[in-house]
Amino acid sequence: MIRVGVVGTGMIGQDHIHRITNVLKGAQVTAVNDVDEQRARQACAKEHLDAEVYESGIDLIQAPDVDAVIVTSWGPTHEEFVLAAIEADKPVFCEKPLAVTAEGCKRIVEAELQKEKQYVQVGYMRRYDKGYKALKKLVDEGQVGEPLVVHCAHRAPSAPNFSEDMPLTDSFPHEIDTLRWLLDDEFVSAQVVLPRKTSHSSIQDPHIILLETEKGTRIDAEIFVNCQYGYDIHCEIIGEQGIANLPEPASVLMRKQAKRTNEILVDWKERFLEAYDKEIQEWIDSVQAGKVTGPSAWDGYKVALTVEACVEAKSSREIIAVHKQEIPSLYAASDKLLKE
Ligand code: NAD
Ligand code: ISE
Repeated sequence: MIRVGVVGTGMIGQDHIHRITNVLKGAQVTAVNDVDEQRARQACAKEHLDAEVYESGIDLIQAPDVDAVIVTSWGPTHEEFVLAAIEADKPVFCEKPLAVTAEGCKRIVEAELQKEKQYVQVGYMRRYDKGYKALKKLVDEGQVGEPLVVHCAHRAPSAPNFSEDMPLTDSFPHEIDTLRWLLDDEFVSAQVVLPRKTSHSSIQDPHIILLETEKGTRIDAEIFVNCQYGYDIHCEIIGEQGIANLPEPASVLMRKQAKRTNEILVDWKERFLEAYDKEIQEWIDSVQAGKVTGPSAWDGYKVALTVEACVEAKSSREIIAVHKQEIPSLYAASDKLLKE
């Protein structure tokens, strides 16, 4: 049994504690920490967990009876906790973002390179969604031919606590990671187009992001975090031979009062429920096997570089180059394995 310590027992920390305790196999949460100690205690009580509540995340990470760490605290704290886990030679699952700046992600990459070992998995759960996996399989098999254009939409009903750039820094990273993985390609430039603003928010919303890849594929992504009507994710790949769409979540088609209707989900937790379970189960299995898999620190770094290009593109209204970086051999090897 892997003894897991969780740093940050807010919304998604509690979700991961719940799935480890009640749904998944091979691990138990034995230690928790939150700056709000009361919240950490409540998170344990909710799951009837007899875990130790630590006063500091660093003490939890260094504790000899913690085998592996989950970081689900506030984004700006991730870098410190992930670096401490690497220093303590412990596998670490870090919710997105890996760090809030590309520089911070690079420091984590450098820490792994120094140890010549990967410790980090980043919480890009869409790679575990069965719809996205089916789409990737089809693209990898060449069934629609080479991808030429991709249309994406990421819509959420409301995001009352979002500050101005959070649609780019908090929501869009999921598309950035998924598209690199789906297309097996890297971004070279980003442009952000600002449409008319919704009256349902004080921030700019929606955004349209245009990305170009090394192979020349063009992507347009609409990020609309106050769309009102539901949580709705789309991805359509236009290839040389055909078009492939991300499947819609299963929902009953109802005919009633002269209308045909399908329910639309309203919550990301529900939309990606199975994907989160698979993601954390595979992390537990990889910890047991002694080899971390899944989205790596390198992937987290590449996402951060693209996010920074998007934020600059938004403020400058220019097309901004995404910094090109050679993949270090430590990551190239595991990247190849993941694709096989
Ligand atoms: P939240 O605000 O509900 O929880 C964050 C918790 O971290 C809070 O309880 C807070 O007290 C705690 N915290 C802050 N600083 C801390 C510190 N120094 N040490 C210990 N605890 C600290 O937020 P959330 O929605 O649970 O998000 C947490 C992270 O997960 C964010 O980075 C977010 O982007 C990510 N997230 C990912 C997904 C996904 O789909 N993969 C979904 C939601 C959130
Ligand atoms: C949130 O932080 C997430 O990570 C969700 O998965 C995402 O869909 C949502 O838009 C983000 O705000």
